[in-house]
Amino acid sequence: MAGVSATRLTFCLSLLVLIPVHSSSEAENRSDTCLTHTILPGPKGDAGEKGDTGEIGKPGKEGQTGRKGNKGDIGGSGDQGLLGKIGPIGSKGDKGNKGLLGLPGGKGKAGSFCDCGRYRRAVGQLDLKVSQLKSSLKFVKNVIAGIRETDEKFYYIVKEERGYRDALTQCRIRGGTLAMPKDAATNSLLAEYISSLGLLRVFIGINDIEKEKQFVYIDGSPLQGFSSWRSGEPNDGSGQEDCVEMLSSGAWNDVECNLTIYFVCEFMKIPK
Ligand SMILES: [Ca+2]
Ligand SMILES: [Ca+2]
Repeated sequence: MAGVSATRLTFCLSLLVLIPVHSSSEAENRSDTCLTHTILPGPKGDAGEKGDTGEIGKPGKEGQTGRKGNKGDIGGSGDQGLLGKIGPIGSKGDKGNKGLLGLPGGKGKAGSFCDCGRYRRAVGQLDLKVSQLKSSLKFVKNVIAGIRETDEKFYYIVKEERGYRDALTQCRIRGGTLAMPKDAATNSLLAEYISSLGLLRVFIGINDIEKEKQFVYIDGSPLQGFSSWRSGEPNDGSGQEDCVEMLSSGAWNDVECNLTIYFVCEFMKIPK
């Protein structure tokens, strides 16, 4: 021991006990019972026997994160999952084919007395009549009544012999006026209308009553780049021909206004 290399030891005779003395004053105080000698350390002894295996050391510090390992093998199949939620209602399916004809029903019981068959027949006949009326409406309109129409107007020949002014009044009573053909298509329509009824002439809404040789429509508008005068007309033949008729050919002719003949009215269609 390095700390004992020059140690003073005090031998206490009475007790024969080695007591270490830490200072000289303390050693002198004990000189009555103990002897003090200075001793030197002996030579180094032989190596001792090998000690027992030590206790397990403390765990070392945590090392650095290792490198990422290789991808592992595919795992085994998992257990079957739980039943999923019910999905939304699907769209309606297509109509199926018609089924087979069913078996005939049993014979019914005898009915009470009722002349129902007669009414059923009457209803059936009425349905038929309605259908016939509908189908014949167009016929009535176009053939019997003789109405003609364009996109904007209806035309109707009134089979009443009237003078020009009276004819105009009759058209106005019906909600229209004397017809005013202002283009070739309308003129042709009226010509066909006249001839289809087997007529020769009708009054139309043109005159030069206000000013001789200056023909205007009944609404006061002048002829607008279209006319259909027969050759040699208007001639004011009698000196009093101030009104106009249309012949079945579609040609116009000025005639006396007091002539009484059929006439053609026009009616505006109600805007859709
Ligand atoms: Ca005239
Ligand atoms: Ca004439």
